[in-house]
Amino acid sequence: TQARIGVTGLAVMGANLARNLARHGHTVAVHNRSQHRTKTLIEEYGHEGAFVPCETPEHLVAALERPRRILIMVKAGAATDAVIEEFAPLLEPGDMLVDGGNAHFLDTRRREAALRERGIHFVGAGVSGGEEGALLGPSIMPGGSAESYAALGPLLEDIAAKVDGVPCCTHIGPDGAGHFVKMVHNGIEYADMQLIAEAYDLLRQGLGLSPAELAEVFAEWNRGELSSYLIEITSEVLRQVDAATGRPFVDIVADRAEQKGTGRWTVQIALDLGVPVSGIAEAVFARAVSGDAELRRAARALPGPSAPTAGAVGEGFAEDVRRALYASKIVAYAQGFDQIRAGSAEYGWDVDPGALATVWRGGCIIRAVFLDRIREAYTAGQRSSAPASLLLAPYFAEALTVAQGAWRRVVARAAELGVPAPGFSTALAYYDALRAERLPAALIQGQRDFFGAHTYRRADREGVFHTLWSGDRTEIET
Ligand code: NBP
Repeated sequence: TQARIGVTGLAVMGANLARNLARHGHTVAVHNRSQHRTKTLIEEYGHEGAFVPCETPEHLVAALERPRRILIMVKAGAATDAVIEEFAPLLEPGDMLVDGGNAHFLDTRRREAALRERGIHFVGAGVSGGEEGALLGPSIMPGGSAESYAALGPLLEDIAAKVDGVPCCTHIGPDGAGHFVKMVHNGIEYADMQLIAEAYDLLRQGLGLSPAELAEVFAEWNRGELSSYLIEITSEVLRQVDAATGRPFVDIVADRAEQKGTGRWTVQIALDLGVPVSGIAEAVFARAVSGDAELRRAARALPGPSAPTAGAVGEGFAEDVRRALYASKIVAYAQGFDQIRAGSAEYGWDVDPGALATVWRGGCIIRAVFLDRIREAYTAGQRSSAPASLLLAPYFAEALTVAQGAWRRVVARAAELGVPAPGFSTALAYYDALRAERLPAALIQGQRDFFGAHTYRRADREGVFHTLWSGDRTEIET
């Protein structure tokens, strides 16, 4: 019998997805550039299902039923192009190449257009959940043509995570839509991680709690509205003790956060689209600050408030921080969904935010009870009546009302203590900017008109105006 699907690229992600497919009863043809990976997979896991090991791309193509489905799981970038160039000439019109790597969506758009000319469906699929997700059920965000989804969807939905029996996989939209939303997913992940880290830092410095005690605090938080994978693993990391020194693990790890680039991409694209994803941006910048060891060493002598004494803040601080974290998280997710709406409009994808929240409920790194609330916010009425921002959906507006007192106290207290909380602060500033009756943008327009005759609009009547700043300062209508 011929294989239903092929997987090329059998490093950890590809091997685990191939095993996941085989465990679900699908015959999987497997291939890797260096044959040792194919061999190892068959030797160690061949008993899990029906695999067809293939030594060459030609073998893989010959092993597949038609139309062929080939999942590419190689290092994103040049390797993906190399693999596409190897396989495309061997394929026939109607066949499908699926890129499950972390490609930039603009690369996916380029590849999709080029392959479409050759009659081949190219599907850029975001896959989240890391190695474990790939094996046990990831969240999958496929883009590409509706026709390709009809042929691929059932297989992908089969291996995806399930929440309440609903698969965490849906057709996101044409060409680069899947990789775009995966990119924003990762950006939101950056913001969420930064906010949790700030909460930890504030509690540790403000309340003087130990990592072990903080592990309990996060475990407790994980039983409420913050319940999520990231809060859960935060508790696990804080509980960990270094075997070599007996010290808390979090105290022996170098405090320089690294990044692979999807957070940076999210911010770069948000700048192009003009969408303020300040929570994600601060998270990317905070990692950059942490990584600049030399500058940090030189700056250590700069003055700050006297060192916060343990227990300097009152009893209610932990609950305040929890509420501030929840409010800031709502803002970060709202901004991410705004970026998706803007990207969808720019590229004509018609991404359904409710369906997206649904596939993020399980399998992926940002999975959380909270995603159910986002899903409800977007699926409550007609899509045309969806809230302009998640902040305006009744559930979230209410949550922010409840949290805002605590949120303001925490941001003020962080400033007093000298503990950096860029994520909390920017989220609150965004919230206050949105609700402001008047913004100082009017003054900026005045400055622009003064030095560059950039003109301005008036709040009280239509038209475009300029003041003769270097003349008699009368106003003219342009
Ligand atoms: P890697 O990103 O480490 O890539 C290794 C694979 O790429 C190997 O199979 C390697 O073949 C193959 N490869 C390379 Br490198 N250059 C090649 C070329 N020119 N031609 C053919 N094959 C080539 O693997 P991974 O960590 O499993 O990730 C795979 C993809 O999934 C990446 O795009 C990654 O960003 C994405 N992703 C990863 C995670 C995660 O948690 N790791 C999560 C979600 C998505 P070889 O064995 O012959 O060297």
